[in-house]
Amino acid sequence: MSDVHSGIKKSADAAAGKIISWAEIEKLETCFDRANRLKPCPIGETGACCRVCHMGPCRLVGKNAEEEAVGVCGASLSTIVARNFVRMIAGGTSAHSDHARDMVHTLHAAATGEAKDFHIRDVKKLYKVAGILGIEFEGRAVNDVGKDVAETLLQDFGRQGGELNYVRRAPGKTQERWKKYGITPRGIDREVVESMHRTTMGVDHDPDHLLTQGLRTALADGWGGCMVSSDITDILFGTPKPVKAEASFGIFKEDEVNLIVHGHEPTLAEIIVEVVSDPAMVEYAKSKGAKGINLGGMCCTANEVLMRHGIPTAGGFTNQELGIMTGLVDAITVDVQCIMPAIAKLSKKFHTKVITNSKKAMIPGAVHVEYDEHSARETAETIVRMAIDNFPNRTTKGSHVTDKFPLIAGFSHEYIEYMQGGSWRGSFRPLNDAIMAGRIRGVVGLAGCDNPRVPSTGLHRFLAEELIKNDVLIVSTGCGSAACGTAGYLTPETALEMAGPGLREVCEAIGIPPILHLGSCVDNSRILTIATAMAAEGGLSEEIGGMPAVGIAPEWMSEKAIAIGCYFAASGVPVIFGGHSPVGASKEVEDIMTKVWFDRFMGSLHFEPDPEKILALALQYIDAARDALKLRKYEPGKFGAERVLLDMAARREIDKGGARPHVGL
Ligand code: SF4
Ligand code: MSK
Repeated sequence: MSDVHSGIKKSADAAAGKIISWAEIEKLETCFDRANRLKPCPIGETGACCRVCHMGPCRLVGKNAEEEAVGVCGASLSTIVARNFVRMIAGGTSAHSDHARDMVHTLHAAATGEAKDFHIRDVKKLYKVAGILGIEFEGRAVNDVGKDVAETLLQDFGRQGGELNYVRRAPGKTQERWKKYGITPRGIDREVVESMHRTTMGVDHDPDHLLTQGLRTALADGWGGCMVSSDITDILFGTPKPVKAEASFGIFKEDEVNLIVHGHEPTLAEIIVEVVSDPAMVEYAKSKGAKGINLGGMCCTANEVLMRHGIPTAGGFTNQELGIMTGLVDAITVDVQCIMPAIAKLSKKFHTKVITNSKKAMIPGAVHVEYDEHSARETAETIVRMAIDNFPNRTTKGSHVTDKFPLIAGFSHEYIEYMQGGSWRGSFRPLNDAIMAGRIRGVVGLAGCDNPRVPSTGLHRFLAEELIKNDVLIVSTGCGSAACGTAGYLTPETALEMAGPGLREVCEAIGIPPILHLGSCVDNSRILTIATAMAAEGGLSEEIGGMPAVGIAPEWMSEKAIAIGCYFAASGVPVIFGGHSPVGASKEVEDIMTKVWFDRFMGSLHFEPDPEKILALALQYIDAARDALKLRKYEPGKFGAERVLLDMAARREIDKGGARPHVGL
């Protein structure tokens, strides 16, 4: 039975809850209903079902669930569990990296003038990347450098031996561990293909050996696909810096054309940002009775345009159907990844047009307007016009909610460095010092999807609140950021209200929120380079492993999250995922991921459904790392000596060439 309050139990977000309740009354189905109806298969859920050949599927259940149980071919439970897990890593790595490949092609086409709508906007970032790749840039034409950067990075996809270019960005000690245990990634495609080969019928049967290849593939994702994607997006569209925006369903406007960009790829969305402010297009919207064109986003395409232009977000993964149910969305254009096919069918009950735009992704029931980087503006204009043309078809049907929250996003590695010392003296010293003094207890990367199998966004909210209360600085990405944004947690005021005393002081001094929105899912790579910079700064660990830092994805659902979790574990970060374990059927595999990986890489991967236990484990890891580094014991409200953090006024002085304030105590 539905009631007006039942939506609140399905999502922790009050605005989402209102729409879910309305949908129940209107008998409109959502992912929350389907999650309720389709209980997870208990065999597949724990990784105990093998379907890699047609002698199976072999389900090791019941009396088969003993450790000695085997499939028809003789594969053990641990082999099957490890194989399934490695295939998830390969799937996730493919998604991020295929996106990265397209970004490289776009940079190349922009640099050669073939894609006339794209240009290199951030020359400083281009030069930074060229420097890392050993490409000469001084005195050369910008586009020539861009072309060389694209061609060099493209080699990383098909590289057959050696190592990925960006491996050299990791701290030396981290690289040594990778070499010692044979997980330095060679080529991105090679690692994915080898993982698929080794997990097919009758190849690799040793769980540890399989999982080692899984880590190598995950590193190809983190230090390959994700990092390449973030860098090229910055080069083409600008490295993010703090920007104000808004989040939740209240971003939709009753009197304007509402167009949503959804998925993961920033390229077409960037051009749509330009097109919606084109005066001729605005006039066209007015001719159809609208006051203007309102662009919003969802999931990670939203994060990309939010980080660089302050385009508002309607939220994360579980909000996509609910957005359509407001009745205010005239068109939603989707590229790749995390798009529920259900939105096409649902849109028929409203006036919303669902427009697929990727060559790689079509949805039955949606309109397809194919994007090509060589004619991007044309595609963008067609889509914007379709949204405008659909505005007069809007009816009053829908659950109009007005809730929205202000937020600040746009925290790139480069900006975080800048905010700690200005253009000339940017560093990670103040952050390291604040951690050493115990003002900041540690850092948590709070990331990953939101999920209809828990009160959606609720685990993110709980952990965000508790961690900052415990003086833990949060860096967030993907739908984790959307969950915090739609809760109103991404403003500096949050620090005043909710953060512990040490973290609050740091946030007030620098003028930042206690939760830093770093961008989309691929931007998790920014956390890797930040951790590397903190290691290089000194005073904490000399490698990524051993830092008082933890990764948490409490509501994950995507294979991409698994690839991300594994590249953090292999890089030296303990990682805790929520939900039931996809390797829960094998204690041997669980032990490899929590104990063996920790011994080898100082990182691990846990699965823990209880959010209280996730919190306790994260703090335990942080405090253990502080102890091992012989840092001051964390005590709320009691800090050791540390350098003075620079406020905005002091930073401006430095940028003007003034003296650096005294930073030692
Ligand atoms: Fe069964 Fe072995 Fe085939 Fe898997 S590979 S389905 S365990 S026979
Ligand atoms: S969109 S991968 S639901 S975070 Fe990057 Fe969100 Fe998870 Fe997709």
